[in-house]
Amino acid sequence: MTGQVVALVPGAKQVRIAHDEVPGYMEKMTMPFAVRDLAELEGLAPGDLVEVRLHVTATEEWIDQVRKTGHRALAKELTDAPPPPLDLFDPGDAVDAPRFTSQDGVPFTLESLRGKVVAVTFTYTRCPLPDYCPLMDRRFREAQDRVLASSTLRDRVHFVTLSFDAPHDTPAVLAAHAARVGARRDVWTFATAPTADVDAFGGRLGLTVMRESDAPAGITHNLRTAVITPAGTLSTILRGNDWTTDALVAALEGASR
Ligand SMILES: [Cu+2]
Repeated sequence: MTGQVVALVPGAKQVRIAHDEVPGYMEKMTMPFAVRDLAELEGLAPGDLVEVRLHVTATEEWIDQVRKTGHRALAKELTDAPPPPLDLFDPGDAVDAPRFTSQDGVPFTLESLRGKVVAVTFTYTRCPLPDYCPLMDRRFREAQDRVLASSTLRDRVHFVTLSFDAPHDTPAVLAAHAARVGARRDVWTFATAPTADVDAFGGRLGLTVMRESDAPAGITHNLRTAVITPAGTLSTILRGNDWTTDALVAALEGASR
């Protein structure tokens, strides 16, 4: 496949490419592509013309053998990323968060979960990359089931998935999605907030979201999963998608002590 790099999110294993037609498979369009190895994206910049190998299986789609063939100014200049957030949360910091709206359409705050260990991640329900948001749902589901089966963690942990796609992820959409992924309402809340609020909060945890169009593939983002102590302070941040459910459960145990 050939195309032009439109955007890169620092540290994210994905790249947004305006690609040419892939005969018999895809028309010309701009969308994110996953890579398995961050090294594939080394040295690339927006505007670079690339040739890549596209892999497609029933559940996954990724590229490799990324080769730069030239550079052309982008038709519509996009910045690399939003300006870095001024104030990243460090471990031990009080995690102050905005007010969200839950999947039930009612106000929801992290403060209401004081006394529990909270795992927070950021996704959007239309995410087309199986290794991104859908993977976060699968890991949270596994962790939820482990917590429910654990005598030490049961009733002491709450999961929160925040959508950064408020215009599409209405409470009704989130409620249907929560049911689909097997979220137990008493332990796992889906919520959202106005875009600026989610971005500002997520930004303090290192989340970057770029919205280019209203299409399902119109959002390019990285992944951040934060574990918050019962006192409401930051315990750990799990970056990207390389961590395992075991690592998350270990982080929950660590934060509960
Ligand atoms: Cu996603």
